[in-house]
Amino acid sequence: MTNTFCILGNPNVGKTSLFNALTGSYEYIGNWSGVTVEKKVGKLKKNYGNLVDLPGTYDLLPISKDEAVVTRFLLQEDFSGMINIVDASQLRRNLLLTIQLMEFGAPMLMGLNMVDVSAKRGLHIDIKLLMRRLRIPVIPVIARTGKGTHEVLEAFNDHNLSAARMTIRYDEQIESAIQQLLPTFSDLPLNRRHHRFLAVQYLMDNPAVLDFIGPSATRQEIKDQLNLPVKEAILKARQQKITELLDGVITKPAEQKTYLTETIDNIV
Ligand code: GDP
Ligand code: K
Ligand code: MG
Repeated sequence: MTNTFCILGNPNVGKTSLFNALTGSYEYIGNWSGVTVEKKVGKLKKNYGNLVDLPGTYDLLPISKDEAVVTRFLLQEDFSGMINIVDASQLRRNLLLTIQLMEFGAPMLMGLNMVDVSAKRGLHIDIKLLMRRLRIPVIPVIARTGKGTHEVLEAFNDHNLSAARMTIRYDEQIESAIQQLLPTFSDLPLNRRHHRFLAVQYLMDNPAVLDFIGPSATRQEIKDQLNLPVKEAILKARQQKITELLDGVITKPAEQKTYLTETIDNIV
């Protein structure tokens, strides 16, 4: 069987650049079903398998049909692992998607892209600390020039790439709802290790998850019993997690220098 990997990340973080650097030729080019986004599957160099380029999104909760492709892919396609490509100069914003992907619980590595940009801005990123916190491989990359792509390719070929483990503790009421929801997923064609992800995304009203699991009066009742703003509470817990994960990871240049850099960025 051919190993299939996928590239996920926010828009404009270098997914396509990395895809091009990692693949030699196309296996397939077409459209994702139901949307006009191009579906590209490339052959990884060294015959390491196939690579799927997915539409960029800031959140798994889709704001367009195009973005729903990402959750549908996670739930319905057979894949060996994923690379989450993030913009090193926008780490905090990028991690909102990262932690949701980690909650899914598939083999995963992070491509820390645009390290040339973050270096130019004087940001120092403690990659070892970030890796210890995330417990997945974090590989610095400059997708535009191909730097780090060899390491990514070899990481795909590492058969010990293990599933991401990330449990965010939500509000007590939400945790209790999750526990009640889990048994309602037992008949679905999806490994049990992804069921907590389903419960959280169901509580967020992710339409791709609703389509996948189908309607259920029991689940609706569990959701209706919650008397707190669910989405806000989940988002707050995620933001707190991101703050914990990044604590001490990024060192910014002195305030004045930051100010000057930002001013220059705004001018050019
Ligand atoms: P996608 O939207 O995630 O597929 O991102 P693209 O691969 O289309 O890249 C978006 C833009 O960022 C393009 O102009 C790329 O040339 C540029 N880019 C990609 N990777 C890097 C990088 O590592 N460093 C820099 N400076 N630019 C990059
Ligand atoms: K783009
Ligand atoms: Mg792209």
